[in-house]
Amino acid sequence: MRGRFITLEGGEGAGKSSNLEHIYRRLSSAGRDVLQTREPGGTPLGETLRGLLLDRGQSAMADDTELLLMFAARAQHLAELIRPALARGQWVLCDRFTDATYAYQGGGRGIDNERIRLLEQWVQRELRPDLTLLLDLPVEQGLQRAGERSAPDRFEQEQAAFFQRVRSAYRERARLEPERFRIIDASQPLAAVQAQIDAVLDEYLAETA
Ligand code: Z5A
Repeated sequence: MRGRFITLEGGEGAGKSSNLEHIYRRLSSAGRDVLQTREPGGTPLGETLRGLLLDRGQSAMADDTELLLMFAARAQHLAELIRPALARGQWVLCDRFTDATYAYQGGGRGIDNERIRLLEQWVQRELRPDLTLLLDLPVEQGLQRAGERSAPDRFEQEQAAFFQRVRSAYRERARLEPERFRIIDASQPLAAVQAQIDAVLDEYLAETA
């Protein structure tokens, strides 16, 4: 039986890195064989593209180039890692996927959603995540948390208005697909965030048992 495809999404400072290991352990201890990966990246070629996409030195990168590189990395990721893992019955836990493209390239950069949909259809065909956890919090709070980190990358240099559009786009995606999305209130302390995540995962594990 095909494995399940779970994605974790969120804006700047939402706490994805802080929660990924927790999710991985929760699923593994429930007996699922989990492959953890990330976007952009996840394969040697994808990680090379990630380096270009996040490089602050690439300040001349056009928005369409950024969009196409995201999907180029994704095409490789699907072919080399995600589809084979799902076919083997593994559960794939992915740190960001195409909802991030709708949020950052669509909401943030202002690229028309229809173009993104065309690429999504081309690259993914029928494949969509089965479950998406969206870590949601006010932009100011996220930027404050992220600000404690060193050397911002090409996306982290953007202004608050950009991240407001990213947040709105994510929330709109969740509103349109309530069966797939679970919104987690990421403004809470870490233990409370993880309690919400556990409740979602336990329900999903029970549903899919
Ligand atoms: N991108 C895109 O544009 N289009 C696409 O299609 C895809 C991606 C797939 C890299 O992603 C960039 O790629 C990303 C969007 C773009 N750019 N941005 N910005 P990434 O996921 O690798 O990078 P990231 O967004 O910086 O994620 P991150 O490293 O996982 O950061 P985070 O979500 O902000 O999580 P964190 O490091 O766990 O938390 C930040 C700080 O807050 C840290 O000090 C924690 O200790 C603290 N924290 C976390 N949770 C809490 C709670 N609950 N309370 C208090 N403090 C907390």
